Amino acid sequence: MNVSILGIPMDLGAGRRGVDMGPSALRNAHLAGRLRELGHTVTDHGDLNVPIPETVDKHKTAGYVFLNQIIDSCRATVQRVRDLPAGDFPITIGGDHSVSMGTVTGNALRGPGSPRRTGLLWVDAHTDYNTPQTSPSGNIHGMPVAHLTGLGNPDLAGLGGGWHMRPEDIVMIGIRSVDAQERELMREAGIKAYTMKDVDQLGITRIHEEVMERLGGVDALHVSFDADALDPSVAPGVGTPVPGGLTYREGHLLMELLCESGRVTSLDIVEVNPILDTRNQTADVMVGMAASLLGQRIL
Ligand code: 5AB
Ligand code: MN
Ligand code: MN
Ligand code: MN
Repeated sequence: MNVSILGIPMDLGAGRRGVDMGPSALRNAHLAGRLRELGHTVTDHGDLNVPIPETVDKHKTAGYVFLNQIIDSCRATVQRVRDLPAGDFPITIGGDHSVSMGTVTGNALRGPGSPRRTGLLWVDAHTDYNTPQTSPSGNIHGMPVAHLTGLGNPDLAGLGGGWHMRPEDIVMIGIRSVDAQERELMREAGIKAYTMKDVDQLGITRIHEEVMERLGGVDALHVSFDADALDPSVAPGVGTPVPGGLTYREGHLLMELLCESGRVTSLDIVEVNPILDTRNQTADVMVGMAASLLGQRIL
């Protein structure tokens, strides 16, 4: 397979500094090399140019921190992802999770028959379904899924022209931290979410089967993997750690089963924060997840 890597060193959507170094950390953990070992042809397209917080006045606009800069960067992301070589498997590396408004939209608008009906598998401790009205922080990395379905700021929700994610084409896994009013929005939207309780009760194998059945009708399937979905003992380098996450093996098993199903067409790796990490452990673990998704076998 031809794999395209694109870095988005975005640090404006999170509450803590450091995720802008995520792309460097993932490259340092040999993302491209590990995938080449699996037989893929890998092209690194470098990083998108994203402003650093120090050059931007920090202010809240209508409940959003750094709204205008994030709109600009997401628009640029849509364009860059759309323009990646046809037929490639894009891996977009963040950066905080606000980048996924751009990556999911860009992937939906790529390729023949676009906008493609797109399934979204959101692997995260959080549902990221806040709007500025419900957000306790104003941090946009807690809001991408809401905007992908059309809620919130019209510019952020309008990155795909008239295109939006259908709530029924979104499935979340690993959930264990949802804000009170965010929960109401999730209920109203009817988005399917597997909490950690569901992971404990059903197991990853059953959940994977259900996801495949639910998303049987989509033409593209995007996986957005927030490192904080994993337990903080496995992935300590994240800004918003929540105990009780996916184990190392649960993460890999999910990626291995998705690989076998052969349905995934693009991937985000986001929220890796090297400042908070231990010797690049989190980047290393996330590169392993990407390798499992793209065909790494034990035997
Ligand atoms: B992440 C919180 N719900 O909105 C908020 O890491 C946390 O992309 C959001 O999942 C975490 O500020 C965003 C409290
Ligand atoms: Mn997230
Ligand atoms: Mn998260
Ligand atoms: Mn986070």
